[in-house]
Amino acid sequence: MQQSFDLFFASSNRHKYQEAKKILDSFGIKLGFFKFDLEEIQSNSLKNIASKKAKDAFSKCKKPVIIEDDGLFINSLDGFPGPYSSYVFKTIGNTGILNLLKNNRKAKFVSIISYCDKKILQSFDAKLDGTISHLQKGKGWGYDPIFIPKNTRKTFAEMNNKNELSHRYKALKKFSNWYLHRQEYNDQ
Ligand code: ITT
Repeated sequence: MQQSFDLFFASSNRHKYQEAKKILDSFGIKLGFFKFDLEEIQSNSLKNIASKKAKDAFSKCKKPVIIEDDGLFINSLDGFPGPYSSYVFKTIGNTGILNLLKNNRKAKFVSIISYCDKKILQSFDAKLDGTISHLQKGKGWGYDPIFIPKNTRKTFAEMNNKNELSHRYKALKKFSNWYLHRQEYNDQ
């Protein structure tokens, strides 16, 4: 039986989709997966990258779509890897990041969710402060084994409630609030 979806999540990264699907399910929105290698422009602004990705995704998917652009910003590295997080993970990885850090381990995860359909392009952002651990802990994808959210002691990879507090959760909550009430917003 074919499932019907409210909108699609365009990404090359299945982990991001799986988390987004769970989160949006909890807000009553059914999210399909449009697996796609989105072209990423070189820019210091996650928002510019996200808007471009969303337009690109809609032109391919032809259905209401969201994309997500994330970045891990490390204070002592002046915000590196930031917009280059995907490339840096694939190259130096978590071991490389840990080798670069000394005492100041403050960092933040940023998520931008961009929605695009025939008429609308709208973005929602959120951040989550935290620190980078001294060692990799737990089994998780991406930077999960090294990111410890503020006011917790565990890395994302060690938690069982990541989807209730992550940067992704916060941005998708803002998005859902708008998406579920967009007719009212449009009428204002
Ligand atoms: P897209 O096809 O959707 O662009 P991507 O993997 O390239 O997938 P991003 O550029 O948005 O995604 O994300 C940059 C990287 O940040 C990503 O590849 C992961 O390594 C990492 N990342 C993002 N969110 C994460 C999370 O919740 N936990 C761990 N790592 C995360």
